[in-house]
Amino acid sequence: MIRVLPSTIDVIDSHTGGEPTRVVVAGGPDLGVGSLADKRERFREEFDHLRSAIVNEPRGNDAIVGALICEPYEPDCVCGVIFFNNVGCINMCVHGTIGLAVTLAHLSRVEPGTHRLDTPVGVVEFQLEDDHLVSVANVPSYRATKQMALEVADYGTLHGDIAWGGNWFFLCDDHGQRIEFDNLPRLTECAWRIRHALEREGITGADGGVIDHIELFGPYLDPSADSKNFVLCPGGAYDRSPCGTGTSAKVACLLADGKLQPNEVWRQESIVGSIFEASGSVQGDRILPRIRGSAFVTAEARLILDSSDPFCAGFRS
Ligand code: PYC
Repeated sequence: MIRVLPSTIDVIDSHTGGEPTRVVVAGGPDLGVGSLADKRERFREEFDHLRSAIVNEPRGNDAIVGALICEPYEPDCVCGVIFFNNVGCINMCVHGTIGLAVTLAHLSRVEPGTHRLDTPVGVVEFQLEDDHLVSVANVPSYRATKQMALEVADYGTLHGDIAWGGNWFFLCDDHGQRIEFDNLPRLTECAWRIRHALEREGITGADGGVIDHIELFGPYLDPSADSKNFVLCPGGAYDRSPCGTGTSAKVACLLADGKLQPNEVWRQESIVGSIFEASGSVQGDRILPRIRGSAFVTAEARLILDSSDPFCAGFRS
């Protein structure tokens, strides 16, 4: 069933290391009862046009990640959240969690300290250190496959790890591209080719999930960093932040290879030069990642959804 769109939606926009988050604070849909995974399914099936109206043009753009605040299902959580982007819902989003934490602080809904957050892939914790600085104890992460060889059209045989950090990632070092801001078109093209090669070969994450994030690494520019990355998101936009779920996947690979020690800090630089500090502790065959970054509120706004507007439900260019 497709539901009628509300006439207004109140949002608060922020950015985390340059990557935007749009938190829906009022006017969002009633998704009924159940786990956050159940609510996400309902949002996906019945409110996809609302998702598009919130993040896509003409009110948004391809880079925005939406965050719908919901009633939590798990106990002692400050709230639940469903993250979504220009093409659908995503499992987990760390930059979005940092943006949400700073937004909740802006609304005086949370104080500095540690808070639990219910998500479709499990409970995560965030620690609000001050008005802007947040660290996130992300979902347990792991490497599923080490250095898989992949035939990529026009790029030859590339190699990459497949790892889970709250989303599925293909992490590649031998792509041969410059990881620099003025090289975005080439990076985007190369990452899309990798994504298509994975699809063509039927390669998925260990649970059958789509590997919908591609992460390319290269030398850092910021001398305080350990590495620089470019991350292609599912809808073709690149992540302006270092991508917290991608950095969790990276830390899982580094720990598995013995290149990073438990609790040692890894500083991941993004394509726009922002940095996340990351570390991981080991729990059985999983690592527990912690990602630290800062976010800033950029707008409080009321979106108007006029049903006579031919582009009311948004569009993608
Ligand atoms: O920070 O986890 C993240 C993320 C996922 C997609 C965009 N950002």
